[in-house]
Amino acid sequence: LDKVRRQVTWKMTALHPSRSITVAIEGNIGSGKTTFLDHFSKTKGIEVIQEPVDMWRNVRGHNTLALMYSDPKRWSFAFQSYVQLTMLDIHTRKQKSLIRMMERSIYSAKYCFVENMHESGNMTDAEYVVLTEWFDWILANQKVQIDLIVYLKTSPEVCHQRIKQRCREEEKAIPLDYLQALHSAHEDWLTHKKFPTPAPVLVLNGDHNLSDMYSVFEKNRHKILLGQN
Ligand code: DCP
Repeated sequence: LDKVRRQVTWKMTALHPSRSITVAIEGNIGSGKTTFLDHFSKTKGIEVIQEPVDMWRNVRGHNTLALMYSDPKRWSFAFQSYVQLTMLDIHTRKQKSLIRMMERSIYSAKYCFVENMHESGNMTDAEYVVLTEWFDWILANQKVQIDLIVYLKTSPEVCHQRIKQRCREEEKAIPLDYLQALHSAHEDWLTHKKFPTPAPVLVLNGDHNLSDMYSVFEKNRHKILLGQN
């Protein structure tokens, strides 16, 4: 009984890194980021910050996420401007625990989504450079530190299946080829280093079923909580 108690206590209490660290969880839409964060939110000493999707859905009454999906050419710029602001807000919030875990970052917004929207013609050159100027200014003047990126590498087909199952209203019409393009964008950034990675990257296979995903998380718990890849 003592052994079990010790194991449970160990699982519920974070290991202590020598300084406070921030872990960003990255991966495609539907890759399992929320499952990862929900799992680690049960550990004492970890603060979890979910992505502010609800804020994007209600900017003083405007659902910018829905607008972006309904007419990407018209709304991608406005939507990503607001995403960039909300991510900056999260990055610069005072950390309350030794370990912070956050869903995505200002980096994936720029290097995956904005790049993809520009390349696919949904954002004009002028819109793209304005967002890029803002992004560069933020990196030069604000503290947007990350110590580890956990990359949930999930195949676009699995993401597509999960998105269909969860039925988020705005995402009903997401086609597989959009997920394939976003998958390539994540790969280009986090595997092929097309853009700078602000921290070491730990890659986890996200294709498993739920119970196997928990085993993958537990197997990597030490590394993650110490901010190592
Ligand atoms: N989104 C976007 N541009 C960004 C960030 C997100 O267009 N810079 C969109 C894509 C999704 C929604 O916002 O429609 C939420 O996307 P995420 O992949 O960040 O979050 P999920 O909830 O899909 O993650 P998971 O299923 O992995 O938990």
